[in-house]
Amino acid sequence: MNSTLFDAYVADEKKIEPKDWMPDAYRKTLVRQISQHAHSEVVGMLPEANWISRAPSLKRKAILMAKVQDEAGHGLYLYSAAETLGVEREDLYLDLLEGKAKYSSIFNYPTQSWADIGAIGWLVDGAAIMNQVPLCKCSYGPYARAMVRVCKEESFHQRQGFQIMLVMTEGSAEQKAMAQDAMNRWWWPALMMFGPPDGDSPNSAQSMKWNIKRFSNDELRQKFVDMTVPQAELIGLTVPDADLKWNEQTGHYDFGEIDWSEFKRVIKGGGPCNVQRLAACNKAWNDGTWVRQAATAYAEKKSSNATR
Ligand code: BYC
Repeated sequence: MNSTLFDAYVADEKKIEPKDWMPDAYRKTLVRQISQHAHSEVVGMLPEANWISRAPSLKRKAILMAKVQDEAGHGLYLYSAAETLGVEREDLYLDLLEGKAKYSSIFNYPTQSWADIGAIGWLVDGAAIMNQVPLCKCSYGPYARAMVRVCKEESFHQRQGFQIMLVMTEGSAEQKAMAQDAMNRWWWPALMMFGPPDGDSPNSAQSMKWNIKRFSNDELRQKFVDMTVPQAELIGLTVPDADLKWNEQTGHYDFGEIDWSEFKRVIKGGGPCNVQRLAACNKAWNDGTWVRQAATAYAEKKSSNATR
């Protein structure tokens, strides 16, 4: 295979598998995207885990624990998918711990109230699904297959978040105000999850040509707005955007300008919780050293017993 044949092969909707020939740049962009995605799943556990001990009922606690555990599982499928490209999970993870690797901007915001757990499930997982369903058709087989299961689980997460918001908006005036406050704080960061506008997205054109990305950042952002605004109306929440309006001609919602300076600041490490998130990941890694050592020693013992 060469680059021309490869391009024709992926354009024909065929899947690339780990042992197939692939251009170095294709491998590199996949390692970049899949590892950033894995890191996002792992760091994404932190804002929600903050509320496990304070969930308002045993049922909510059990649901939240299951959701957070799902995110850990997504991280594992994704690190495994990245490893099929010839990289080591530990190297990828050390890049995260050292602050060299990116993860989704959204997880650098704090979870201030229980309603934030609803807003994360509804808006953040909702945005994640919008972005990830097309990835089930990505040209790289292991990533596409990992995404199928991830999306099934994300869809449960989205519904549980919406249900939290629904219950709160039907509750006391104070509970409704909490839901609105969470909506106000999470709406714009959720729109930023889709990445920079198409004109400022250096990776999009090539990734779309290779069928890694199937829709552009702006297309997915628009789909998310169109899907979510009617849901907000249904539960009586106001989208915090004075410029939001239905456009009869385009058949889409027009929406206001995103503060891209905030996005840039957050991905450069200057968001409200960046320092805290990396500190938590480093602490977990250091506290878990003995577990990794014990697991390695056990695996070595088992394999030496097997060869005797
Ligand atoms: N945050 O050229 P672009 C989840 C970076 S969901 C931070 O458009 P690309 C979860 C981008 O990496 C969240 N960085 O890039 C949900 C690039 O930097 P580098 C994770 C961002 O890759 C609920 C630069 O900006 N989802 O995990 O073509 C609970 C230029 O951007 C962001 C995924 O990762 C951002 N929001 O498109 C728990 C989905 N946006 O690498 C967990 C898979 C952009 O050149 N990833 N950047 O230094 C993708 O679909 C794509 O990578 C993106 C960006 C659409 C995110």
